[in-house]
Amino acid sequence: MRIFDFPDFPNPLRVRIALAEKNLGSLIDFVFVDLPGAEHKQEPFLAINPEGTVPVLELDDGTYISECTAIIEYLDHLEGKPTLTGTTPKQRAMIHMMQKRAERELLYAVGHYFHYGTPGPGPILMPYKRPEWEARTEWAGFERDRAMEAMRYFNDVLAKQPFVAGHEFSMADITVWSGLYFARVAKLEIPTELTALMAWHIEMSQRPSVVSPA
Ligand SMILES: N[C@@H](CCC(=O)N[C@@H](CS)C(=O)NCC(=O)O)C(=O)O
Repeated sequence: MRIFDFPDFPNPLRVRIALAEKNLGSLIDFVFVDLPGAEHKQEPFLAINPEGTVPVLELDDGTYISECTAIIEYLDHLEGKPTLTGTTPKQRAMIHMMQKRAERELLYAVGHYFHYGTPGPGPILMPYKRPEWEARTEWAGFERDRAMEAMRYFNDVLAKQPFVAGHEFSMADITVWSGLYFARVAKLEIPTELTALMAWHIEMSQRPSVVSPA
């Protein structure tokens, strides 16, 4: 299998943490995609993912899978022992619900702020930004506020339970971690009064898959 990505960017990191959790890194060849050079916004990359984003997993039969959730779901089930996406119907539903909240309210909100409220990844990608957003950069401020609100939400969640979707580590924790990782890049720090989120963040930062992603 191959994964097209750009190391250390937040979405590729989600999959690399999942690979380390599953100890599957040795099955993967990584293909570097030049994001700052806009390689992902042109053919031939667009043929494998029309969204023009990384990561993309290529199976040995030539199937391309994009979307971190889909890739992680695939990897989690590869050996028939899912540990990141739940086993019971309730666990699976809770994990998907919480990871979706983390993705939309934290990770993507930070991403919008980063791309439209800061210089972002550089000038070559400017032509690929949404023109209506450039005209209304105050939207970036709304996205920043949304991300900070999401931090408060996850702080409340983690005050009541050890992990984002309940009592076990899951794909939802990986999404929150990547959201906070991206937030730091965008210079949005966790407010110190969010003690439950801070404690969870410290614990996560010591997790082997986070210390050494694939
Ligand atoms: N929905 C996608 C989002 C992937 C994504 O936005 N990846 C970023 C890298 S962290 C990217 O490729 N950004 C390039 C761009 O938007 O120009 C997923 O879950 O995989």
